[in-house]
Amino acid sequence: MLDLVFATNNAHKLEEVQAIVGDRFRIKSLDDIGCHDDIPETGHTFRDNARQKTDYLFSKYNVDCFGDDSGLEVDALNGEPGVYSARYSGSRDMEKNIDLVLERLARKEDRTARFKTVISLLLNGEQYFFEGAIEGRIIMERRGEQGFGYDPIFIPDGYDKTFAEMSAEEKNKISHRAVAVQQLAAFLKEVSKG
Ligand code: ITT
Repeated sequence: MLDLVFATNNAHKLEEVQAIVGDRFRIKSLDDIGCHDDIPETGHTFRDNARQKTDYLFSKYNVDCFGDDSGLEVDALNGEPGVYSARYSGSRDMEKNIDLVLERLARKEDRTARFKTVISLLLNGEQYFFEGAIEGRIIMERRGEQGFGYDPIFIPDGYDKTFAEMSAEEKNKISHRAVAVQQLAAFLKEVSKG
């Protein structure tokens, strides 16, 4: 079975992706390869940042790997927090990050938003990208305890529950990450046939 290192320090992402791919390929964590670095993320797009994560691992460890960069884009905030989602308030404190989004949206009518993710895959030194997005809206206050990040304030279109009110299984069927990871898995299946 194919081994791929997932270039993430976010344990929630690792759990989600492992649940989505099942046993179709084996995911190794950064810990598994002894990488404890703070991988640089200095790009201005999800794609640049995703690529930076895998370039870093490939140049230092020479491993097949993938990484995602993702975030929340809020229309009334001109696409913010976007690539700054993890540190929107200036720190990784998600309470503060969510508060800031709610505060900046307080007097706005339009609450439409989407989660986006771009996965970069480096396989045998070749670069591939996979993308996923899910449209929805930001509610007035937090609801739910599941998931991570901005999940408690995001309701996907066609639902009346936030991502944080969904089971992992439910979120993993429809999320931005699920869409991108399904494409990654389908691609790897094709590649492993040849
Ligand atoms: P790595 O870079 O180590 O993978 P990270 O948490 O820094 O982990 P990102 O740079 O991709 O990840 O930042 C994405 C941020 O966007 C993340 O910290 C969350 O706050 C938010 N986010 C991403 N996916 C999300 C999801 O499925 N649900 C809720 N929030 C999400």
